[in-house]
Amino acid sequence: MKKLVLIPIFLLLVQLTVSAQPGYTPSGENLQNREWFQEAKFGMFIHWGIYSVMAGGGDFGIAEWIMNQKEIPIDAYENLSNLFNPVEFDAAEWVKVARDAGMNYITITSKHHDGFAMYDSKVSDWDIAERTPYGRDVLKLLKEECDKQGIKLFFYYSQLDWHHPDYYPRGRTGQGYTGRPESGNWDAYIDYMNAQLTELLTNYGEIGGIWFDGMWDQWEADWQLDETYALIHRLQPGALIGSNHHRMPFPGEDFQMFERDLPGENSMGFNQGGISDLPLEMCETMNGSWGYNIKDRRFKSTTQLIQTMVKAAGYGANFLLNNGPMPNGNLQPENIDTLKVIGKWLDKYGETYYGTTRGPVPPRDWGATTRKGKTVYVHIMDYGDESLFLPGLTDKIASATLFDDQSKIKYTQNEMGTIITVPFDRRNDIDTIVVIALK
Ligand code: FHN
Repeated sequence: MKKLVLIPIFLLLVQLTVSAQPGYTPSGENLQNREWFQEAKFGMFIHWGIYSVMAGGGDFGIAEWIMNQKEIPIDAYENLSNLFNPVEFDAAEWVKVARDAGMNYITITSKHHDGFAMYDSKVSDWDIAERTPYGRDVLKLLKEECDKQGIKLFFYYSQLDWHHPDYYPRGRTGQGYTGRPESGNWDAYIDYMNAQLTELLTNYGEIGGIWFDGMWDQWEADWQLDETYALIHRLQPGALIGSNHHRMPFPGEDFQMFERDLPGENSMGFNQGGISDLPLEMCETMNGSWGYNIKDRRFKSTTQLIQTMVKAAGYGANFLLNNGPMPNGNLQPENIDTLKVIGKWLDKYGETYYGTTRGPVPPRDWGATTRKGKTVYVHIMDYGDESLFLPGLTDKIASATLFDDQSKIKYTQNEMGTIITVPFDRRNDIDTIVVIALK
């Protein structure tokens, strides 16, 4: 039974006080892109920055957080950029890996919490062009390749900044160790953030959207979302805005993401918002870390990742699967291998996934259902009986077959729903799919 998500009163108050883009009406282009997003289903998340040089520092799961977790002052942390020289980076290879895996978009960190821009920013010299021996704008190289291979590119942008002196007052993080003065001009920081967003929305052609993160660092701050969201929608009306604030979406946001939890679940303890009627996306790591962590060998199995991907689709949500590339510019070999297996699975079963909406029965421990027009796909992943009850599925059925061999599946119906019988010897060990064609 899914845990009910109780939204504490104070969070509802936050919902009321955060200014966003009141009265926002998505453009026709934006609505089209929302539909594209829902059809696209599967994307590659990329957490890549100078922190990858530290490879997690020998600890678990703190790769991109190493500056804060190890309390590295700015004057020391800045040396890290001199060691970041990803000479092996090959945008064509990364995009091909994504495409071969069945991914239709990439969301890459343009700036994470350390404030380091992975592109050639003109409003800061704290960026890959000015501060690394590599000196090239990887976002530009990646966007050119995405355009060539027909993949959309989204930019992750951290509102939280541990480097900028005007990120003041501080929030829950970046306190005390950075060496920044205990003063600053918050409005100047917002202007700086909006200037960088203008660069990202002006210099890279049409982008899929902006994936914000970091508001949770200080809820009480005046994030001036109305100005930022209006700027983005003015520069690129079709760009989709999402913000990983773990609350119900604010006006001006075009999709809702869930971090390492299926929509509406809260195993991570911070996904306290409900499920909106915006396009949904769930993001997940391959192991336990977002950035490259050499010690983190807790790689999830391909079975677990495929089942999560399908359960997300059972909620009508996309699956954004993360890579933390290495400092030399290569994707982790373990991740490449996993993506090849997922790609093969989608080659065979993709019609039960792409272009589907949530099915008539919400995801359960046993699996999920997806739907495409008058066809319902029942994804049986882990079920100890041969007969499975599908509550509420009372539509008249034309046929029920096993996807794998098109053989007939026995079923019966009553006013409560449908019971299908799938003998154990006709199941596979990842996702046994029953295709129910409705009349
Ligand atoms: O602090 C970040 C974290 O580094 C990572 O970017 C994830 C990805 O969703 N978001 C924040 C944690 O919620």
